[in-house]
Amino acid sequence: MKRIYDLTKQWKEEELILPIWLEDGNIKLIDQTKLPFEEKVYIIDTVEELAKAIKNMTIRGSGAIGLAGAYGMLLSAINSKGNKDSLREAGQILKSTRPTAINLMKTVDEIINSIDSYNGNDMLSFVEAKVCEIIERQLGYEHKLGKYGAELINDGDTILTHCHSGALAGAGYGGRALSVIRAAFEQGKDIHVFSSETRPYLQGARITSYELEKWGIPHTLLTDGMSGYMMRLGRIHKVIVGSDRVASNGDLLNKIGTYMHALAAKANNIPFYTATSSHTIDFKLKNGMDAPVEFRDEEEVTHLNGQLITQLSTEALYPSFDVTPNELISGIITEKGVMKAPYLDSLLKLK
Ligand code: RUB
Repeated sequence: MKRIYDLTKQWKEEELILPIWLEDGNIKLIDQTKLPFEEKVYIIDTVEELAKAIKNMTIRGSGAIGLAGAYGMLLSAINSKGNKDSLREAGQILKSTRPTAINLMKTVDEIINSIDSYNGNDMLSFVEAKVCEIIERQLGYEHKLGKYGAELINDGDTILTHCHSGALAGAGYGGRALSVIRAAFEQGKDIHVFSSETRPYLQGARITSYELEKWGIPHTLLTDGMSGYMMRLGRIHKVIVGSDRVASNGDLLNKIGTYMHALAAKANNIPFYTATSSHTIDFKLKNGMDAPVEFRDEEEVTHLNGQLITQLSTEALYPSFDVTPNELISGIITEKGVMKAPYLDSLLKLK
């Protein structure tokens, strides 16, 4: 396991904010439900525990749960001494946790497909090498898409982002949306970020602000319903969000509330971008409305910090993602450049 330990040491020296890593034979992750109050490291030693941590949002964000899937396969290889059946079973457990973010399914399937065709006798090293390759690839994407996206940002721009599409939702540089913002800031551009709080988990308030603060990027918090008025006031120049899945026609699945920001942006002639990578495009999905959308427990909406905020009989709904139709999207920022409509053609370049 020397390779992954050496790489982890290197990543930690590169000013990355790692959501998940391997140390002393255990998986460690930052408990994102506790941020920003506590930087608690959560230690995991079974695939079942990791699946639970993905389900209950201890680790979250499409890129990060994709990597959690990869680490889960490595953990299974460690615990089962490289048994193929155990690895396949672990893959099913991991993939069943959250249905919308496609990186999780694609990453686990990539590892399962590769072990199916492996006939050597050191499965552990084989899976370790595959996991390193996946993490390095994703980090590479973050740097590349960050640079392409930063070209869209002008000095003096104010940028709205929703939920948290940053380092802890990705591989550690800046995930997707925040890779663009971080790269623009590192180029010396004078920018200001508006972060919408993102009810009910408050990823925007808790985690986006946490990372922006770490990097010294000026930011202001908005509640989710404020963006339209702020756009009418001329206070928001661009919108950049991440993506949990992009359909082949460019429709975007992202955190619930994204569609409302996109509609407001269209009505106010404000460019709306999603930052993503080829890995998040679901070429089999023709239309975003056909994708599986996770509905979470209504208690996550009726309760705040464990406290009921409605009547006992009040029902609630929590679709965790929504679908933004491609016609509201000004460009899809990827590791190969900014794709423009018609997306059915431009996204094919990423296949
Ligand atoms: C996270 C979420 C993020 C996306 C996109 O949802 O919707 O906006 O993951 O970010 P949750 P990225 O908190 O429910 O996992 O493209 O960087 O992953």
